[in-house]
Amino acid sequence: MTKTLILILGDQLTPELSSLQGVTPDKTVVLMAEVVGEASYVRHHKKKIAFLFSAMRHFAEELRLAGWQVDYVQLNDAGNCGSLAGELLRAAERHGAEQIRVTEPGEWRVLQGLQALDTALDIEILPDDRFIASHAEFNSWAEGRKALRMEYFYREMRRKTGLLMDGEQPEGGQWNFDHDNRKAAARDLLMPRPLRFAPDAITREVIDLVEARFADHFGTLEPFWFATTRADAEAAFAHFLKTALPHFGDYQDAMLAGEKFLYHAVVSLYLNCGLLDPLEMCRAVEAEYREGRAPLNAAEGFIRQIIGWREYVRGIYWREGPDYVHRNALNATRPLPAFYWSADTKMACIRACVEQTRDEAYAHHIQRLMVTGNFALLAGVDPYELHEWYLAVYADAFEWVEAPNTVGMSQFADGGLLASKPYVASGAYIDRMSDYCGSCSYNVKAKAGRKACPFNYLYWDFIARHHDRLKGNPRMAQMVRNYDRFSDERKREIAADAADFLASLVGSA
Ligand code: FAD
Ligand code: DLZ
Ligand code: SF4
Repeated sequence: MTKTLILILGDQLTPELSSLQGVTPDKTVVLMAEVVGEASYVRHHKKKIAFLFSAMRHFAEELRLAGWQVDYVQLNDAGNCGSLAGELLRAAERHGAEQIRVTEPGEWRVLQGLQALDTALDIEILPDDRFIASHAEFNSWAEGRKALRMEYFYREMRRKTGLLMDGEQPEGGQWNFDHDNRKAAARDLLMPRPLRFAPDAITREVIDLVEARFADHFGTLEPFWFATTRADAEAAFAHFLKTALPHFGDYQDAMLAGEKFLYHAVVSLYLNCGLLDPLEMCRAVEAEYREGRAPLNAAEGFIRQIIGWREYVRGIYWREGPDYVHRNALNATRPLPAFYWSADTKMACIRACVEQTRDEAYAHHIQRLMVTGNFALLAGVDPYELHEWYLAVYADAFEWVEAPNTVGMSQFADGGLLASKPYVASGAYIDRMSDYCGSCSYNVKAKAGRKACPFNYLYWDFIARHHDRLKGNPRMAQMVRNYDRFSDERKREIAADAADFLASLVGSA
C-alpha cells in the first residue's frame, strides 16, 4: 500500500523541489491537479492558464520518466471536484495515503486551505528552498530595522551568494549601477526578440481546453509561443543572455510603442513556476560579465532584480501576513476603470500597455509601474481591485511576488513600508521614457483643459489630496512646496480638471 502522497502545485515544477527530497519513488504517489477553482478565483488570463496547464502536463511527464508514479488530474476528468483541497482528499482516499507532503505554496490563501485540512489529513508542509533567503533569514535581517529598504537587503544577498563580489567589496567598487540605467530607447530593426516556441501536441490540447472552458476570461490565447518545458525555458534564457543582456541595464526604464519586450528577459513566468532556477540564472549572467560579453551595469542590474527585488518582495509578503493585500493607506476607493480590461481609452500609453497585456499576458516593469500603476495611484483606484487585476492578467503573477509589487511598490497602500515614496509621475516622465505621446489624442505639454494629458493634472491633484502626508516625506516635500506656490486659481483649475476627468471614468463591472 502506498503511504505518502506528494502534492505538487502549478508553480512547483522543479525536480529538486523540497517535497520530492528524502523520499523514494516506490513508496510515494505524486499528485498534480488542474482545478477550476485556481483558474477562476481571479479570472486568470487565458494564456496564463494554458501556459501553466501545459507546463504542469510536461512536468508530470518529466517526473514519470524519472521513475515517479504521478496521478495527474486533468481539468475535464470525471469527478474532478474543482478545488485543490477536494482533489487532495479524493487522492488520499484513492491511494490510501496516510501522509501528505507538500512544499509551502506561494500564497497565503492556499497555505491556509492546506492548514485547514490538517484535521482530516496528516500534512507535512516543507520550506520552499528555491529561494536565496529563507523566511528566517529575511525576518532576522528585518528585525528591529526602522525601514526595510531593498538596497541593504540586496547587499546581504550579494555577500551571501558571492555574486559580483571582489573579495569583501562589490565588483567595480559600487553595489548599484542604477543611475546608468535610465536611457530612453530608439527604434531599432535589430532589437532582440524573445525566443518563441511552436505549441506541441500537449500544448495544442491545452489551448483547446482553455478556449472551451475559459472563453469568457480576459486575453488572447493565440498565437501561443511560451516555452512549456524546462529545456525550452533554458533555451529562452540563453537567447536573452546572447541577444539582450548587454543592453538590459541601459534600457531598463524605456518604453516604445510596438516594442513589447525591448531588452527585457521575459523569463519571470518560467522562473516563478519553477522551470528556471534563480541562482543558476544569476551565475550565468555573472559569467557573461566576467567573460567580457556584458557590461557591469547590465549584469549588476539583472542580478539585483533577482537576488534583490524578487527575494525582498517575497520576504515582505510572508512577513506582513495575509492581510497585506487589503492594505489601503491612502484610502483609495475608486472602482478599477473598465479600460483596464477593454483598452478602450484615448490615453495612448494606457491603451498600448493594456493591449499588449491582453495579447501577451506580459508587460515589462516600467509599463506596470509607471503607466497602469501610476495612473491607478493618481486616480485613487482601490488597491485591492488593482491587485486582483495584476494577479489575473500576467503569466508571471503569483501572489507572493505580485502583491508587494502592486500594493506596496506601485500603490503605496502599505503606507511606505516597501517604497520610500509613491511612484507617481506626470506625462513628462512618460514622454521622456517612451514614444507613446506622439500618437496620443491628448497633449502631453498642455497642463490644463480638455486636451491636456490627464497624468498632468491628476499628478497635482494627487499631491493636493495627500498634501499633509506627503509634505513629511523627504522625497516628495519639494513637490508639495511647488504645489503650495501655485495660485489659488491654478489650484482650482487642477481640482476641476481632475474632477471632470475622474467623473468620466466608467468602472469595470
Ligand atoms: P526583467 O525586466 O527582464 O527582469 C529580470 C527578472 O527580474 C524578472 O524576470 C523577475 O524575475 C525579476 N524582477 C524584476 N523586477 C522585479 C520585481 N519588482 N519584483 C520581483 N522580481 C522582479 N513580477 C513577477 O514576477 N510577478 C508579478 O506578478 C509581478 N507583478 C508586478 C506588479 C506591478 C504593479 C509591478 C510594478 C511589478 C510587478 N512585477 C512582477 C515585477 C516586474 O514587473 C516583472 O518581474 C518583470 O516585468 C518580468 O518581466 P521580465 O522577465 O522581462 O523581467
Ligand atoms: C495559477 C494557477 C492556476 C491557473 N491553476 C492551477 C491549477 O490548476 N493547479 C494548481 O496546482 N495550481 C494552479 N495555479 C497556481 C495556484 O493558484 C497558486 O498560485 C499556487 O498553488 C501557489 O503556490
Ligand atoms: Fe499617456 Fe499623456 Fe502621453 Fe497620452 S499624452 S500617451 S495620456 S502620457
